[in-house]
Amino acid sequence: MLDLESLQSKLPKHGLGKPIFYYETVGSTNEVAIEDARRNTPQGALFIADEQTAGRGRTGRKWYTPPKSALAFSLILRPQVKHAESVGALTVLGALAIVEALEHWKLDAEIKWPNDVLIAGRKAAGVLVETSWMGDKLEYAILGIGINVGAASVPPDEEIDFPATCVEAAVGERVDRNELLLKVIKSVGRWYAEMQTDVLRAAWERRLAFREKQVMITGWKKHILGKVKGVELDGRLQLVLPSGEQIVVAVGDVRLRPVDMNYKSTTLGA
Ligand code: BT5
Repeated sequence: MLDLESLQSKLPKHGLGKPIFYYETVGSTNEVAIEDARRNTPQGALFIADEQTAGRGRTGRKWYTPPKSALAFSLILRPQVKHAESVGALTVLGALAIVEALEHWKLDAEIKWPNDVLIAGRKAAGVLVETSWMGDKLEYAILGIGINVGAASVPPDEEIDFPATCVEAAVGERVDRNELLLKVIKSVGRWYAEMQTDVLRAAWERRLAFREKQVMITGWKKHILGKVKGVELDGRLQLVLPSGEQIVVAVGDVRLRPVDMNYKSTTLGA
């Protein structure tokens, strides 16, 4: 059971997570957060659902959130950023906050650039940032986070194109969703204050999956093969091409796959 009263009382007085809007079932917490952000709901408002019927991933993909077993929530943020690219840093801090929160359960989770959290090489959580701009002024950013906690939250194989898992499978016992939610929000708050600093970049890079490994990046109708080197302040991935040239790849509709593993999405572009 999600216990919002207890959550509210444990969150820092002036930090993120206030007010809280709770839905037993909703289409997408990002969607309701966007509607409220348009109505000037302030930064920090938290939208949480026990179940999503139209949970979304990037570029129209779906995010599976059955009832009573997952965490699905969105925060309204209004950072002072000047360039659309800087928003990549929000995806970064969302993923980092999840990984950091999981350390409480002694899990060594990793971030699969740009927005997935892996436990033992399987996807256990995802981050979706959606923004609205007025010219070059950011109106709002919605930081959406989905975490598979109990076994029921893991999608059936036919729904996914990358292996999935959940937190409880790795911990080996029940994990209190309230406690995990609280830890993630607190961690988002801490890292939000460090957005676009080298401290955040370095902390993120330490948890980066496939570092020094060959990966295939797919997007914009092309594939790029390279070795993962690290990340930039704004969330872009540093990649070393077979020629030795170093490039950076922007967070966008791109997907990353390790090349030495035979995943279901063999087309690498699906
Ligand atoms: C993501 O997209 O990973 C971002 C997921 C963000 C979900 C949160 S929940 C709260 C908030 N409200 C929303 O509506 N969304 C946010 P992407 O990298 O595009 O990955 C989507 C892909 O992950 C799908 O195409 C499936 O293959 C796979 N997938 C879907 N549900 C999953 C799950 N529960 N666990 C693991 N993989 C999943």
